[in-house]
Amino acid sequence: QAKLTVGLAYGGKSGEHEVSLQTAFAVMNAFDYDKYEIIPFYISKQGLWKIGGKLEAPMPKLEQLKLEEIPVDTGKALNAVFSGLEGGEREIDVMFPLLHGTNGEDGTIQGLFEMANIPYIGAGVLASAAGMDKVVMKKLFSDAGLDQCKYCYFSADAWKRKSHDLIVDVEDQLGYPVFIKPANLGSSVGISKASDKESFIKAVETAFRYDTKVIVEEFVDARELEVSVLGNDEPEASVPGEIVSSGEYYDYAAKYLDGKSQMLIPAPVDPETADHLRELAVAAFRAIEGSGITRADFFLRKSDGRLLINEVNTMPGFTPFSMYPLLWRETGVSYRTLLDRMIELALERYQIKQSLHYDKEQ
Ligand code: G1L
Repeated sequence: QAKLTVGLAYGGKSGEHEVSLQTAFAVMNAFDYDKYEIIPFYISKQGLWKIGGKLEAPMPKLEQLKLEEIPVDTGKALNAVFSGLEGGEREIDVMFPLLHGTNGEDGTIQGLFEMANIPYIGAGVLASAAGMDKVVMKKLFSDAGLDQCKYCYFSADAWKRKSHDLIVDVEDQLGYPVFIKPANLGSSVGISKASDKESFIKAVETAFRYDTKVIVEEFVDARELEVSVLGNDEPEASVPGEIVSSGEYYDYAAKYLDGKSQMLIPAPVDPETADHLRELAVAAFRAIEGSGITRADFFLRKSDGRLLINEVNTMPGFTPFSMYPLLWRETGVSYRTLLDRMIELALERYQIKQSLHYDKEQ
C-alpha cells in the first residue's frame, strides 16, 4: 500500500513561531513512517517559505526543522502545494498547518490550501477565522443558545471618538473588575484585568496595540474546564480537563512561561457535569461550523454552578503534553492515533467538497 505524503507547515510570522517549531518536532516524531512520509515546510518569521526533502524518518534535532542549509524559495514551496491544480499528479496528499496566520488573523493559510485545492488538517476557513475573533465567536455561541459571560466590544475608532460613553456602558453593563482583550489574538498577549476606571483606560490602550477591536468581559469567579472535540459532521468529545492557575488569573506568564498553571486530567467533576460539558463542547464546535479538531473552554461559575462557554480554539496547543492531546489520551486515543484520525477527517472533508457543483452547468 502506497504511503500518504503529509506536508507539515510550521514556523510562521506569529508570536508562536517557537511553539510551532516544538510542536512540529513532536508531530514529526510521532508519525508512523510505515504509513506516511513527510515533506517539511518551514515559514520564517518574515513569512518566507522553505521546502525540505521528503522524510522517511523524523529529523534527529529540533534545530534541523529550520532547514538552514536549504535556501528560501517561497515559489518552489508554493509550487509543491499548488502542483495538483493543472491536473497533474500532486506529490502531497494532505497539508498539516501547524501555525497561526499573519498577526493572528486566521483562516488565511486555510484559504491558501482551498485555492490550491489540496486537502488540509483542521478547521476550514470560516471556523478558523471565527475561532480567532472573540466577538464573532461569542455572537455564534449566542445564536446557538449557549450560555456565556456578559461582554462589550468596540473599535479603536469608536474609542477615539467616544471613550467616555463606552466607559459608562462597560460600568453599567459589566461593573468592575473586567478583563480587556484584543479581539483577534490567539494567545494571552495584550490581556489585562481592570478594577477601576483608571486601570480600565490603560488596559484598553494596551489591547489596542495588538488589534483594532477590543472585547471587555465581566469577571466570573469560576473553575476553568476544557474539552477536546474531534470529527467533522459527527464530532466526538473527550473527557473534560481542568486548568488550575495559581497566578492572579490565567495570564500569559502563568500559562506559558512560569508553568504556574496545572492541568487536572480528568477534571474532578461529577459525571452529570462531565456529560453536560461534552454536550456543550460539541454544540460549540457546531456553532462555529468546526471540522477536524477544536478545544472548547468553559467556566463553571462558583456562585450558581452554571457552565458558561468561554471560547473555542481551533489551533490549540498540540505537543504530546498539551491539554488537547492529553484529554484524548485519557479518553483512550493515543497521540499517534489522533494524527491518523485527523488525516482521515481532512481527506473525508476534501472528498465531500470535491463532489459539489460550483455553477449551474455540469
Ligand atoms: F491543523 C490542526 F490540527 F488543526 C492544528 C493546527 C494548529 C492543530 C493545532 C495547531 N496548533 C498550532 O498551530 C500551535 C498552537 C502550535 C500554534 Cl503555532
